[in-house]
Amino acid sequence: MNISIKEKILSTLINANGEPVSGQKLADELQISRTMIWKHLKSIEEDGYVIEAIKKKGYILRSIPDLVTPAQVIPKLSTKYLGRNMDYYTTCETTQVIAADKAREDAPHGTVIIAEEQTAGKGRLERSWDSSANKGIWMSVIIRPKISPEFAAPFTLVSAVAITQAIQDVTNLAPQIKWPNDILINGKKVTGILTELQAEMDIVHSIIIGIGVNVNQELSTFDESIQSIATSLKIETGEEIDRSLLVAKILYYLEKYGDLYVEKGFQPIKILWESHNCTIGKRIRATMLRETVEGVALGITNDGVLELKLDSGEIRGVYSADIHLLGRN
Ligand code: BT5
Repeated sequence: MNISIKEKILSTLINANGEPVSGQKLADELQISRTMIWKHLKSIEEDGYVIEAIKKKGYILRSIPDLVTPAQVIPKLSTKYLGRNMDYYTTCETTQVIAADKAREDAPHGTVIIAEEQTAGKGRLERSWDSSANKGIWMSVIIRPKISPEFAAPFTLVSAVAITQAIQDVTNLAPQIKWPNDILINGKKVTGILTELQAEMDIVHSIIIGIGVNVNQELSTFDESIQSIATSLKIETGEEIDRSLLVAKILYYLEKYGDLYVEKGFQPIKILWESHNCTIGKRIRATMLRETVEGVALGITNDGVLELKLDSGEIRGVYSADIHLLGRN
């Protein structure tokens, strides 16, 4: 597990639930001096935590800033492996490229790269992803399932189901999945997923699932260009949402459904996906790399491919596209 001494001190303070933690006990447990403990506590305070020192008793954590540090996320995790190795950045260009590098360097199955802010967040096809500081969940998850590359693409749909369920648990909202990688609330995008693959012809080395969730933004936080199409959980609920809890829930469902998919195939996920989707039965326009087609979305296959009935009556399998919902059929 990749936890620094500072994070261990912080976890101890958080887990003490408002009870004082003795400085001497911390020093003994971590086998460092009282002075070093004090220096780490100062550094924790600089991150926005409020710590009160009580004579002869110890340190009490009085308030916690809303951050997605390992110290805040890991105590809330109920996973076996997802997020147990976590790399945290206050700011970075994109977690996706860091994750790709770490995946090539043998980062363990389940490693999570998470940042408070991305300065060059990526969407699909080199589009940009608006990732303002301390307001969203910007993370890339490295998994190494033992599958061949043709089974990798449905992980986008597996992730969409996991995130939808996690948002539902934490907020009581009922988000809808727009095939393949968008999650919408009241027709506006709250989440985007970017799935990338490192593989040889026969075997997957790693799948990197990039997850962007708009959590505590106001409308004005978004770049003007996306204000009419984007939303956040705070805009939809009127309440600040605990981001670290939502991270932990997403990782819980992603591990559960990812394992289910690898063991049992797409069928059980498909049922869950269908119950949350807002694409099937709608008339849609699908923009692919080489052509744009319109038709009625009939359903998804057992491989996660979207089946579209064109006006000519032809049924077309769509593997990857941007979907515009036209709303009638
Ligand atoms: C996506 O692409 O939806 C994938 C987004 C993945 C973001 C995560 S964050 C963690 C990880 N690190 C990264 O750098 N990326 C991943 P796409 O389907 O191509 O949608 C991109 C389009 O969504 C843009 O062209 C905008 O129109 C819109 N958009 C950009 N930022 C948005 C936001 N924060 N909320 C809603 N819509 C946004």
